[in-house]
This record gives sequence, structure tokens and C-alpha cells, in this order.
Amino acid sequence: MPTNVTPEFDRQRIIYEETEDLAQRIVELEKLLSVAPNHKGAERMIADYRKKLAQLKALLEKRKEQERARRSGGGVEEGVVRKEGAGQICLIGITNSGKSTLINSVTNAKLDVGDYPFTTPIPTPAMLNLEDINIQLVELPGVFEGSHEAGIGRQALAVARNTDCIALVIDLSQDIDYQMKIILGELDSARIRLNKEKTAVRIEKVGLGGHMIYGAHNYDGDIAEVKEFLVARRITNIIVRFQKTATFQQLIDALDTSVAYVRALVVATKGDAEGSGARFRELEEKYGDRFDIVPTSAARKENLDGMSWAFYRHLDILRVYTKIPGKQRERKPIVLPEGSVVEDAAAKVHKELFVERFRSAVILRDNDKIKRRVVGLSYPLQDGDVIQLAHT
Ligand SMILES: Nc1nc2c(ncn2[C@@H]2O[C@H](COP(=O)(O)OP(=O)(O)OP(=O)(O)O)[C@@H](O)[C@H]2O)c(=O)[nH]1
Ligand SMILES: [Mg+2]
Repeated sequence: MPTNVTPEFDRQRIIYEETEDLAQRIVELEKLLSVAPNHKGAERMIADYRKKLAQLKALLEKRKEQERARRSGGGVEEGVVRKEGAGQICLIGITNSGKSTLINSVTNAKLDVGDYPFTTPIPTPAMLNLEDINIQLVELPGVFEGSHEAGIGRQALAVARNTDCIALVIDLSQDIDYQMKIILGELDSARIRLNKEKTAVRIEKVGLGGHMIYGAHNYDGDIAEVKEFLVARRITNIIVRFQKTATFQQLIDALDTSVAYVRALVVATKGDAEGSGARFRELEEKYGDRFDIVPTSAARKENLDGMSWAFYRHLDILRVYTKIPGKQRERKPIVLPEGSVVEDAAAKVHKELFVERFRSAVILRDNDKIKRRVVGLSYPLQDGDVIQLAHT
């Protein structure tokens, strides 16, 4: 190989070539690539190593899959995550970026942590308790170039497609462009678009429940035509949320299932590592206009609360508390999508009583100039509202 390389690179090449264990070999090859020269003459060599890396990862993946199939005997389906809590955040990043460590540090979960690749082999949920609500965090197995074509990668991306928010996990101890390119590339190949469109209409296909339409006041037209349309399309169970003013066309776009629009933010990990400060600044410069970027260090327990609240904000939800006059408000909130109105809250408490026999609602806002207001069914709610519902 005629390429000019550094002694560091040569040393790492020997280590890599002498390593036999497949998982370890992947780690050594990644290290090798991270110290590779970046001049023109080395491009070809680097491309070959990258290709090799992808092959090794595919091989490891295949072995793990076989192993899983053996263990589960084809019985219960592993890696299928049932949504729970007020909202779900999927953590997606390259392997070893610190996803499990981060989840362990804000939940009671005890996910395996290791400095070898693919420690977490399947989508794995954990529950984050934040004040009075629960947010489900799901660690997706590490993504790599081409993972959307591999079985386990497809499964992970299917979870990401249906999630409420994607957290792109970027390891500040390593090159950020490389990580971003892989993650964004894989999501794009899976037709998942991030923060691309502030979705005015949100659709959720569900197993049962019929047509559940929220935020009907935001629909630009007669809501009856939405129902007619769903019936005509033979869609029986669905949640349609009009979060902002939306037209019929926007509803149709939202129902196009081949493209998923998902909210996203970036969580930068290992803020304690050498060089992390400069990489964080680089991340902000390059991606700050597309994503909120939250720096953390699980090792130093830094900004973990900040991260949890950033998750909350990105779920676009609000909490309202019901109250019976003369009593304390309920401790547990009703969680609703942003843009919800009194009717949405009333329907969640008791549709028959509080919507069909609605008399009035009183909203109590401690931090507002007007602390108590009597409102109707279409009154928009705010996070933290306390609400008293009265029926005839
Ligand atoms: N310096 C530093 N190292 C960390 C931090 N968080 C995690 N690590 C290390 O990074 C390595 C990978 O951590 P994991 O939490 O297993 O990473 P992961 O993203 O879940 O990895 P996979 O499940 O294998 O894809 C481990 O050796 C951790 O000790 C951190 O905040 N600072
Ligand atoms: Mg993990």
C-alpha cells in the first residue's frame, strides 16, 4: 500500500489485523478508521476499510440473529415494544455511543453497558419518571451503514417510524460528521424525515377504538367530511390529531404511510471526554439550526435533568389536572397533545358525562393574570391547567 500513513495508524493496523474475535475486530477497525489519514491518496484505502467494516458488522448481526432465533425458539417476538406512558422517545446512535449508560442514569433500568459493539441487540424500553408523568425511552440497537437493510435494523427503524420523538445520540468522544452521516442516512433510507414538517396533522394507527379525532377546531372545513373520508378509505381504527390549522389535503398527506415525519433532537454524550468541547461547538455550528442539541455527560451526571425536560418539550404534550370544587386537584395529570381543547380533556374523563352533558368548565391558572375563567368546550388548554368540569 503506497499511501503515506502515520505510525499510529500502522500500529493500529497491526492490532486490527491480529484481532480474531469478530466484535473486537469491529472495534479495532473503527479505531483504525478514526486515525486514518485524510489526504487524497488515502481515499481508496479508507473506502476499502469502510466496506470491510460494513461486512464485519453485517456478519456480526447475522450471528446475533441466529443466536437469538436459537434462544427464543421462534416463540415470543423479541424487540417489539409496546408504547407506554405519556410519550415515547427513541434513542438512536452508532454502537457504543453511550445510549444504555444514559438510559440507566435517568431510569431504574439496568441495561447492559459495554465497550464492545452491539451490547444492546434489540429495541429495549425503560421508563423515565418525570415529575408526575412517565416517558418511555427506547434504546435502538446501534445503527451502521446499511443497517436499514438488515433484519434487526429494519425492526429498529420500524420502532423509530412510529415513535413520538427521535433522540439522535452523538458521542462527543468521536468524530461527529461520521456519526451524523450514518444516522441521518439510515433514517432517510427508511423514509423517516426529521423535523422536516411541523406536522399539522398527526396520525396514529391503532388496534381498536374507532375514529378518534382530536383538535377538530383546527380543521379547516366540516369535520364530518373527515369521518366520511376515513370510512370511504376503510380505515376503521385511527387517531387523527389536528395540531395546527389543517386542510383536507394535509390530512391526505399525513395518511401517506410511506413517509414518516418524526420530531427529533440531538443528545450529545460523553461531554467529559477529551476534545468533547470542541466537538460540541462543531455540532452546534453544523446542526444547531435543524435540531435542539443537548450536551450531557453520564459519567459526570451532567445535564441529565436538562435532557429529561428536553424530551418532555419535544413530545408536544400538555398536562391538565382535574379538580372537584372544594378539594385538592388530582395528583396525576391527564396528558393531551398540544393544541387540545377543553373537549379533549372532558372526553378523556368521561365522554358521556362531560361532553354530551357539558354545562361549563372552569380553568384555574395560578400564574396567570386571570386566575379563574369560565370557558366552553372549544377553549384551548395550556400545560399545567387545573380544570373543573360541570355537567347537567
Ligand atoms: N467517558 C464516558 N464514557 C461513557 C459515557 N457514557 C458511556 N460511556 C462508555 O461508552 C461505552 C459504551 O456505553 P454503552 O452505554 O454500552 O453504549 P451503547 O450506545 O448503549 O452501546 P450499544 O448498546 O453497544 O450500541 C462504555 O464503555 C461506557 O462506559 C460518558 O458519559 N462518558
Ligand atoms: Mg446499549
